[in-house]
Amino acid sequence: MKMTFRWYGEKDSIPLSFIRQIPGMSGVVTAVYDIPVGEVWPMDRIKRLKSLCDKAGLEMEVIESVPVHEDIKLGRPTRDRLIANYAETIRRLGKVGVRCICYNFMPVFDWLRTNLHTPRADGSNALSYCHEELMALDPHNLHLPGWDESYTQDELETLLSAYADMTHEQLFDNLVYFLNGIMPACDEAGINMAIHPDDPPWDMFGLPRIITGPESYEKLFAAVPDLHNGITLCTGSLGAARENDMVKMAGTLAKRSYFAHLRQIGFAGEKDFFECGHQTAEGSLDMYGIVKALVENGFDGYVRPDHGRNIWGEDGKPGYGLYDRALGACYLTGLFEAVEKASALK
Ligand code: DNO
Repeated sequence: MKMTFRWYGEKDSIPLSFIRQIPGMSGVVTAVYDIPVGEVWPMDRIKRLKSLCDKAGLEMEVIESVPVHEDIKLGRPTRDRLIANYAETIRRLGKVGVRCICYNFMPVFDWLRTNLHTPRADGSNALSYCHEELMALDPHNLHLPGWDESYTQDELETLLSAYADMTHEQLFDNLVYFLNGIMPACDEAGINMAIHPDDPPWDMFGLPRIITGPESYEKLFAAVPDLHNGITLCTGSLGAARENDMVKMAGTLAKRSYFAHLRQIGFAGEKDFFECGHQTAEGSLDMYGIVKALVENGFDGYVRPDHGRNIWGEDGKPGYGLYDRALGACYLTGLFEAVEKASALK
């Protein structure tokens, strides 16, 4: 296991030198952020990031994310050129020692929350999701908290209508087409792809979502057995669906999980949840059980603490402040040490 920390590049308010001081931190998870989706990442930008990490004494073995262009998800004719570009970015990242790329295949939106500052009893605040509130939103006039409004309303309309008739099967076939297109570059570069689950793991605004539970992964590995086709086990995303038994899934998926986002959530209703401290007692997911299942089933990937609360007066990027994620990292490192040592004694 290697403990890592997400770093939003030079614009991040958290300097690499602070991240380096978190005990047990091996490296950062980062990306080149300002290149339009679909274009090849310039080598000089990749090298610049890498040298900043080197200077700070941190590894740069995980990229989150190389985003997938909507035309690929839609299966449009332009996808072959875009997939070739993606493959070239993979090859370039391999040259500087990147080993794992986290990406998602969610149409239009990435993660969704309805509140970014829900007050908690201890005086902190955190992200939360209320299904009824989300359902009440009009997708054609959206102002979602935390969603970087990278589309104009017109672009959003066009995209939403392009997806109007898309079935889950078609979207899945487009994912398989994409993966088959990039697997040769992954083999060449020695990079594992790690698909992030849909967050939350259910359809949104009539858009299909396909990485939501155990069956999604069975289908995915059956369709693309190449071992470079792996996953990001995001406990907070998958765990929001009550039918997903996270301890069981951690065990079954351990070997194919090249990256794990170990995030805690607490259920607040059938499809409502709040984010909280990483510790088991803080929420609804058995973090100890998850780590134990991972270790005992051969997990050998990267881990990062995920969304933290705002604590100690910090007002960080939603989910990505320093303090609570640093606490989460230390807690998780402790769990891994204990479980790994106990399991070595068996
Ligand atoms: C949210 C993150 C996601 C994740 C992407 C991966 O905090 O976990 O935005 O980075 O879905 O492509």
